[in-house]
Amino acid sequence: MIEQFSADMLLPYRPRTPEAAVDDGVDVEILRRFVRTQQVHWSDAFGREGYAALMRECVNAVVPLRPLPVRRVDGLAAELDTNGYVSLGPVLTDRQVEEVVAYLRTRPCYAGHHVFVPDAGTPPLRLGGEAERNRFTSYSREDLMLAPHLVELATSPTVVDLATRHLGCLPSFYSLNSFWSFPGHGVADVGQQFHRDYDDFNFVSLFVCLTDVDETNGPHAYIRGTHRLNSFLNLWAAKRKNPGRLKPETVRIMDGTRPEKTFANRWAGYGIDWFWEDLFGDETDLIQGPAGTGFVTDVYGLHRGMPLTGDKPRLIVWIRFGLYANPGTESATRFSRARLGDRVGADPVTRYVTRLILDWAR
Ligand SMILES: O=C(O)CCC(=O)C(=O)O
Ligand SMILES: [Fe+2]
Repeated sequence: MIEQFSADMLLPYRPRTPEAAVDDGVDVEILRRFVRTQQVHWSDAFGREGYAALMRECVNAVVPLRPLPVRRVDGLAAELDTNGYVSLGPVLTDRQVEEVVAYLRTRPCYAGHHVFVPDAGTPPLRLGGEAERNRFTSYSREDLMLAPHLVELATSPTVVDLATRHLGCLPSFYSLNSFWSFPGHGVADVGQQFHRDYDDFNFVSLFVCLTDVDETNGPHAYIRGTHRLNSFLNLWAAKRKNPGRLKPETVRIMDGTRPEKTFANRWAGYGIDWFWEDLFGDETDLIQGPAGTGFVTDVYGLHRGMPLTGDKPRLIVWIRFGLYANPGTESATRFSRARLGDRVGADPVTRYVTRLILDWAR
């Protein structure tokens, strides 16, 4: 099936100018042709990397902007590629963190860890009692666009270059989210259980801690090497051959499971933390640090935000990049670029990278 599709299918399309690729909806064309002709599905663990390669080829064929020479992120990209995540250290200064948090504290938040459709349905909540009654509350995208420093970070050379290197083509910035996790809400739920995210065939997330994060208020747990089918299968095979101290129940489940099945359905993660903890305890890293700490992950790898055990809340931001207008794209209404003034550069690369989130005509 997959052989029937190639970048050539898109080559009749030629943007009038480099910038026109942005306005012509090139990615919509890629999505339409590719996903429809191939009937590709997010749970196809074997197909996924091939689909990503083809989409990358398409983006490079139809977007007349080549990836930048991005050698300065080589080390970071290599670590991201091998482990599935890389720590960046501080990406915002203390002062910048204070400014973002001070701004967000003036804004309403909404129940749930992601306001996909801002303001729809759920009432606005204030911090200081109301919001904390929820496990998570999140901010509207409009408020996040207007928050200081976040858009600048999303379009900063290091971040865009790293995403470019990981994807092999210019990335598409498709999601900006920030949410509080509050203590006192019992056992793990949603993103606090090991899972994979399925936004795209290849995608990365920059996470930034806006509060200090230690072992008590939600370090990000990532299982190294689970972001690629091959490295996951190798890890699985090694454990199966050499079960060591694994629980008998873990071994029994492995004996009755095809490992590639663990990429789909309930085996996507959710609900079997004990299994992943037992199987991959040695491969699990906890990422934490002072407010301002950033890390980039391939969110397809198994990960979770650890449930809060102390009494401190956690505020985190994510900024995500993928291959095209993927199903995770928050593009119901694009944010008017003019409202950002000169906070984002107007160069062709930035225009392309931000086109799903920013309306460059307004
Ligand atoms: O809270 C975290 O550290 C991770 C959240 C997450 O993985 C998600 O919401 O998909
Ligand atoms: Fe996730």
